[in-house]
Amino acid sequence: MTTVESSKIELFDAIVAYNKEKVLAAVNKARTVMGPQEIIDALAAGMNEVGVRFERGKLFLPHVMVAADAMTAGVKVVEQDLPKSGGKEALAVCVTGTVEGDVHDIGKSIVSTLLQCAGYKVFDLGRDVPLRNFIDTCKAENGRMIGMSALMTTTMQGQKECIEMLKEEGIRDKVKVMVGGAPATQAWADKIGADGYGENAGEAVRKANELLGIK
Ligand code: B12
Repeated sequence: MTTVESSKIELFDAIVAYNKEKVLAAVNKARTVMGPQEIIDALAAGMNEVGVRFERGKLFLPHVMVAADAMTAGVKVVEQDLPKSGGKEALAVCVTGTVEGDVHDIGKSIVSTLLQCAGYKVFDLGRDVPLRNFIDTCKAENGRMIGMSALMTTTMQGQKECIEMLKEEGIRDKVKVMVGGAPATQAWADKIGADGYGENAGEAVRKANELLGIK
């Protein structure tokens, strides 16, 4: 087995074991053989497994919370290895956040970081964001894109509502809307009239470039 493969397994296992020390040790080891994006993907795969075990009643909420904290700490370490946009003029302004009622922010934060690294100016509004704030920030900061995250089937309705609010404000044609989060799909994006969907953070950046005509 290659070191990359064994590192991926270590990262995955450390998250599933909801053990922050193990996660940080695995991350630091992995940094010597893998790129930051690959490390984040391996940690995210572990978080998905945590979700599966939570659903099956094999793990409980406190375990998920500790695993999430460990994942956040691991991502923070690898963020320093991501390429910086290098002080160039921003490609465009993007407003990101997790919709109201939803506190899941790990994936959204990764998306914001990668957009920033790709050269966007990102206003990350955080989690549990009132829908109005996406629109107000977009108007105030001349935002060209809104990226909304939702991790629950209940809160993903907020993505739809925000698009309706943009129409009511008369600015729907000025702002591209991208949606994401585990329950979102391309079919969902099409159904609610979003411009794009990204399955992961790398895809979010590619989609943003495509929608804004950035090569
Ligand atoms: C970690 C976690 C938590 C943590 C969150 C910590 C944090 N700071 O985020 C805590 C413990 C707080 C938590 C709480 C709850 N959780 Co929770 N949680 C999860 C878990 C296990 C992992 C989520 C995660 O971080 N994944 C890793 C990241 C990297 O992946 P990601 O978020 O999907 O993001 C990637 C892509 O989706 C995409 N992406 C994300 N956002 C965006 C945005 C854009 C614009 C684009 C283009 C792309 C994009 O790119 C990201 C990076 O690649 C999921 C299970 C799962 N499989 O999703 C359940 C899950 C989402 N939770 C669930 C539930 C039920 C809850 C609670 C209600 C539990 C409770 N009883 O209290 C509460 C919700 C409270 C609230 N009001 O929000 C359910 C939701 C079920 C549903 N009906 O939809 C899930 C699916 C678990 C399950 N299988 O039952 N949770």
